Amino acid sequence: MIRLGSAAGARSPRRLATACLLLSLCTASLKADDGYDLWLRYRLVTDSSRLREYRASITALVMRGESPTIRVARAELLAGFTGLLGAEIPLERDITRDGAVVAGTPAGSALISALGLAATLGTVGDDGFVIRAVRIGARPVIVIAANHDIGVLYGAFHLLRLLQTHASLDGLSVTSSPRIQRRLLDHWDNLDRTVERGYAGASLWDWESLPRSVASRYRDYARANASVGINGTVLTNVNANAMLLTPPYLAKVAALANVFRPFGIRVYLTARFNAPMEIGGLASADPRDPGVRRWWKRKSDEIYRAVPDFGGFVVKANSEGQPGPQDYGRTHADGANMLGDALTPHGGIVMWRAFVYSNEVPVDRVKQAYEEFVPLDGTFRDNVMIQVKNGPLDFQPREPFHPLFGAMPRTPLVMEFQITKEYLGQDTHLAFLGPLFEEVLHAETYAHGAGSTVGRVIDGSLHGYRRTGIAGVANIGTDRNWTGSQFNQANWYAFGRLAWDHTQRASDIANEWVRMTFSNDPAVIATTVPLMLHSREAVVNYMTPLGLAHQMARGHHYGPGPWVTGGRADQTSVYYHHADTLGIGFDRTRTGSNAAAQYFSPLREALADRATVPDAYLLWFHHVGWLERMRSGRTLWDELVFRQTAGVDSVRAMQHAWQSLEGKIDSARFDEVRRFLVIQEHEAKWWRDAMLLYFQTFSRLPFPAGTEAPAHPLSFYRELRCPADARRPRCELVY
Ligand code: GCV
Repeated sequence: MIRLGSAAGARSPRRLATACLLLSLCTASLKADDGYDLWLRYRLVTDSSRLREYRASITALVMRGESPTIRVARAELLAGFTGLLGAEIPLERDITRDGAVVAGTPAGSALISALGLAATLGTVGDDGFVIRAVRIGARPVIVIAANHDIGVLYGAFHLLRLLQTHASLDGLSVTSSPRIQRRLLDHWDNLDRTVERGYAGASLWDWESLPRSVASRYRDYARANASVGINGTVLTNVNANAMLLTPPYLAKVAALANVFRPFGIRVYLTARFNAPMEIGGLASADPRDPGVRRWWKRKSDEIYRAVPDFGGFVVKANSEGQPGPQDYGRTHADGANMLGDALTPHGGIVMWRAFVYSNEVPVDRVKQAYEEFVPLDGTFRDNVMIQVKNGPLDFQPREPFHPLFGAMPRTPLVMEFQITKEYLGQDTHLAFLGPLFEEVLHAETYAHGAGSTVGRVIDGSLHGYRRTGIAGVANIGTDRNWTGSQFNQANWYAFGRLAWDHTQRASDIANEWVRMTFSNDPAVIATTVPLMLHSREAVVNYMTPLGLAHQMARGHHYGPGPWVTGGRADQTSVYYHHADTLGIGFDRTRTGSNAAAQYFSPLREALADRATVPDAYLLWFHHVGWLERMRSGRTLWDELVFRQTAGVDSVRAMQHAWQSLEGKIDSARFDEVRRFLVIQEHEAKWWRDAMLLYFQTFSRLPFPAGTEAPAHPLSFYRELRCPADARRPRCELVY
C-alpha cells in the first residue's frame, strides 16, 4: 500500500526503488523489451518540451481513500508519473503547490465535491470520469473526478494515456463514459490449460495451483484490461466443461475474482447445458423439468456464495455438438430463461450465443441463426442477452455484418468479435483488427433508416435496450508477450477502446497504441500506423478476396484448402465458393438462398443487385462468371489474380516499411516482427498460389501477362501435410 506522505524526501532513491518494487512496474524498464508491459510501459517522455510541460503541470498527487480500487488507481498514477516524468511525484494530503493532480469521487474527497462538477458527473454514469485543468484557490491543478472509484481508475489510465502519447495538457477537458455497459473478454480456455483457437501459449489460468497459489500475472492481466475499460472476463471455453461448476473449481474461480475485483472486472462462467446430468446426478437437463430448474437455482446460489459479484453465464447450446434445450424439444428461449430465472435473485445475466447451425437443416448456414432467433424476439427474460458473432458465418477475414443486428428490437444483443486470429494468420501474420471492428460497428443496418449502425444496436440507443454488452474472444496466453506476437497486442487494445466507445476510428486507436507501445518518434508513427491500417485488407486479399470465405484447410484454419470437401457440407470450402466452369461465388439472391433478404431495405436490394453490391461482398452474395467485367474494368478472373497478388505485394511492402525502422525500435521486438513478416510473406504466397491454381482448374484461363508464377504446381499444395502440431501448422516445405 502507498501511504500518504509529505513532499520532503520524496525523491530519495530508496523511496523510488521501494515504489517500483511495490508496484512491480518499474522493474520492467531494466529488462530487455519483450512486450510483457504491453501499452503500459511508462518510459520517460522523449519530447523535451512536452516533458517540461508535464513536469510543470504534474508536481504532486492528492488522492485520499483506501478502497482497493482507489489504491490501485493511486499506485498506477504514481508509477506512471514516475516513469514518464523521470521523477518521483509525491503523494500529498492537500494542495500545497501548483500542478497537483487531484483524483477521487465527490463522496471520497472534499476537494472534488467542492468543485461544482455535479452536473457533468451526472452525465457520466457509473464508469465514466471527468478530467479538467482547473484552479483551486489560486493554484492550477488537474482533476480526475468520477462518481465511483472505478471511474477514477479509468480516468487515471486516461490521463496517463495522454502523457504516453505526448498530448498537450493545455486547457485539458475530458468527459468520458462507456457507451456499452458490459465490455468482456471471452476466454476459450479449457480446464487442462489448452486454449481453443489460442496461439499465445497455454491458458493463463493455472487451475492446478489455484486457489492456493495466485500468480502475480493475474493482477497484471486485470490491470491491462482495466486500462482499456474492459470490465468482465469469461474464464472458460464456450465448449464448456461442467466440472467448472463443482465446488473445487468454484473456489479457484473465487480466487481469481478476488484479484480482478479492484480493477472493476467481474468474472463470468460458461455453463454446460447438461451440467445437471454430468455433475448433478439428474436424469435430464430439460429446462421445463422442475428438478433441473431447482438444480440451476441452487448452483447459482452456490456460485454467488463464492463470488458475490459474479456476472453470469455464457452458453453455447445446440451448436457444434454442445447439449442444449432442443435435445428435449424445447427452444433456445426455454433454455436461456431457465438460467435467467436462476440468476435473477442475484442480478446475474445470461449471454446465450446465437452461433447455431445444423447440418440437418437444408438451408444456407449463414441464414440459420436469424431464422432460429428472430421468431423468439421478445420471449426472453429481462436478464437474458443474445450474443451474436459479428458476421453470420464464423469470424472470417471479411463477412457482411450479421443480419440479426437490428432484427431483434425486443432482445438485447451482445456483439461477439474474435480477437484471437483463428482465420487471419493466428500468431504470426500481422493483421490489425481495428478496421474490421470499425467496419462492423459503423455499418448501417437501416433497421430504423439511415444512422441505424450496428454500434447503435449494441449500445442500446437504437431499440432502447436496458442492458448492453460486447465480447471479444481473447488472444491471451502464457507467452511472455501475452498474445503470441507484438502486434496481436494491438487487437486486444483496439477491442477494449472500441468497446468503450464504438464511434472511435481505428486509425486514432492505432496511432495511440503505436505511441504507447513502440515510440512517439514521428518516423515510427508515420510508418507503423499505415502499415497496421492496411494489414487486415492485405490478409483479406491474399486469403479470401471479393467476398470469398471459409477457404482454409480443415481443422486448423491456417493454410489454404479451397479443395476441402467431405464430412459436414457446411464446414467445407466447396460449399462456400461454388466454383464451376462458369464462375464462382454463392448465390444468396432470390435465385439462390436469398440470404440477402435477411437485411433491411435498402441494403438488401443493394446487396442482391449485381450492379450495386460492393466488390468486397461480391462472391458472398453472387455467383459471377469468370469473364464478367468488374468495376476496375478487369474480368473477374483477372481481378481475383490481381487481388491475391496485391495481398502478397502488400506484405512485401510491410516488410520493407518495417525494415526502415531498424534502430528506432528496440532490437528484440523489432526482430520478432521482422521474422514474423518473413513467415507471413511466404504464407501469403502459399495462399495466393494454392487458391489461384485451384480456381484455375475451373476458370481454365491463363494468368494475366506479367503475373508472378506460382512456386509449385497445384498437386504440391494439395498434398502438403502440415506438422502434427495443429496450433502451429506451418508447412515448412512451402518455403
Ligand atoms: C469454441 C468456430 C471455431 C470453434 C469455436 C466455434 C464457436 O467453429 O472454429 O473453435 O468453438 O466457432 O464459436 O463456438
